[in-house]
Amino acid sequence: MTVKRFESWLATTEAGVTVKEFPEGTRTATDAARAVGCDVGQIVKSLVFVAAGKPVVALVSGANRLDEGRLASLAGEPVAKADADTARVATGYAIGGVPPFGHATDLPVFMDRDLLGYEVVWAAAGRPDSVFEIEPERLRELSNAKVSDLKSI
Ligand code: 5CA
Repeated sequence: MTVKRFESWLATTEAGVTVKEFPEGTRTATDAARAVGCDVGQIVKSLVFVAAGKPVVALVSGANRLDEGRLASLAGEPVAKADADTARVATGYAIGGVPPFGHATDLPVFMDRDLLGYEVVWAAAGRPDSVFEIEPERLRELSNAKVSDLKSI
């Protein structure tokens, strides 16, 4: 069964976002960049972490590795990568398709400043074969994200 839950959620909002399906798959940032034909840095990784028992989301450019220490400073607690079940319960979506907003629960979102350097970026649309294009400033607004330096250098 094809579940288009994110698209159903979008239809209830004024986000004005259009989802594109790629049968070849967009499960990883590399897959997504290849499918879209964009720079891997333009792919938004929506990474779920747990900070003192509470899930948080980090939106990170596909060109960058998240610095967990920086995320911990922002969260004010030590962080660890969420396991697959935790990520699914917190966001409503399975890893590989976790969108940057429209989550099942209200999650704090942190956004990699480097994403603002692109005219447009692409993020997961709830499934491992679907993404959507968005201006990074609009992404920040819709995800209510706090912009920070998140990359490991
Ligand atoms: N659809 C693509 C591009 S938008 C995507 O969702 N990429 S992602 O980076 O946001 O999601 C994949 C990430 O999930 C991986 O980078 C990795 O950090 C995480 N991940 C993969 N497998 C697991 C797992 N078993 N447990 C926890 N996290 C995982």
